[in-house]
Amino acid sequence: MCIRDSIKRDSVGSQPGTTGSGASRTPIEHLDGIITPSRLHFERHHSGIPEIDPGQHRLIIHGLVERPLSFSLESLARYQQTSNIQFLECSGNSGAMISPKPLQRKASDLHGLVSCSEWGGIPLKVLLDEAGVKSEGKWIVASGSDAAMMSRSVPIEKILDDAIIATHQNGEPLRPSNGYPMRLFLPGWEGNACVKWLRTIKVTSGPSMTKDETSKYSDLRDDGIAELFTFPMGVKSVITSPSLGLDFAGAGIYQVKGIAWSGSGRIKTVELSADGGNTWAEALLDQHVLPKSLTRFRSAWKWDGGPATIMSRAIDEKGNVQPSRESWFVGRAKNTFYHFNAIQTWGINAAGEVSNVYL
Ligand SMILES: Nc1nc2c(c(=O)[nH]1)N[C@H]1C(S)=C(S)[C@@H](COP(=O)(O)O)O[C@H]1N2
Ligand SMILES: [Mo]
Repeated sequence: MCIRDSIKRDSVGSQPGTTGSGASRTPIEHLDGIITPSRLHFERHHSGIPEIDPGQHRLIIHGLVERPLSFSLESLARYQQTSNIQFLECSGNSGAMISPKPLQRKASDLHGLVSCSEWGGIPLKVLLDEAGVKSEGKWIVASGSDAAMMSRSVPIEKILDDAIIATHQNGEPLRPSNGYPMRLFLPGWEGNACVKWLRTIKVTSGPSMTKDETSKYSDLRDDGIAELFTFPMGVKSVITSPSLGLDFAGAGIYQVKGIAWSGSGRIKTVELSADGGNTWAEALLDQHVLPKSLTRFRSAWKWDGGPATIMSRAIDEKGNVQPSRESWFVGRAKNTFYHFNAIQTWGINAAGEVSNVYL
């Protein structure tokens, strides 16, 4: 079998007592570059993948607008189009890292709910300008046509800034699992708000407080208060090679590589440490360093055959620095889970075996 055929997503089945809720993770440790092949893009769906007849599907824009509008896929195709290479990350990505003991899982099992595609579609601003947002219209609520009827509120500033109705992914129409025939795509913002199988956009005067943004996707603080609407994904990096399962075969020169991203803009630097964070050196970034995109970093490293702890730390153009594990927990409730972006450490023992370690 060609090695390529063995590279697959790991699927996570329904929770007991639920139907059709599942996810599959991108095998980040087997990929290079910044684009996730569409067949390997992670997927997360709360109540299955709906089968939608593209000829029947409509996008409705209503609420606080002068002219409510309805669009078919065909009518949307006549509007101004745009495409950008941008990441999509589930806010539950890396949630396994809150475990009190480090879980011995592959990079994809820990961090594989992130992918990066060239997303193509229509700027939502163009459609809202046509509908005419009333002055009281400050938010929208977007709803999907799946059984979960995923619904999320988004401030109008983001919608008018860079939100798109995505119809294409890496040049092809969206795949059914990623929202065919259309989805909301909010560059840099948490994956959950990128409503798939998008059916309605209602302009509102404030957030709608849907189940998907109150009971879930909020960040519980240690004073018992839940912070709502943590939209931009934090600056983050992950070493994908070496990683658990990709062990070293004897002392020598290896390539340490991985991915970095930030919901606030471009990655500025990625630093690497091989001594548990005492000293750091800058990694090389591949040519394409795009805003709100995955960035590929790599560095040659001579492993002397002794125990080592390697870690990466990303810094973005706004000066945000990827936090240590310890500092990430400050102010958060013990069982908080979403938006984990702290530095992760791989330990390498004298046999070259890699494990997930906490320092
Ligand atoms: N309609 C709908 N939209 C949805 C979801 C869903 O279950 N239903 N899941 C959300 C979540 S939690 C994430 S992380 C992203 C995942 O997008 P992907 O499956 O294309 O990777 O879609 C979001 N949009
Ligand atoms: Mo998600």
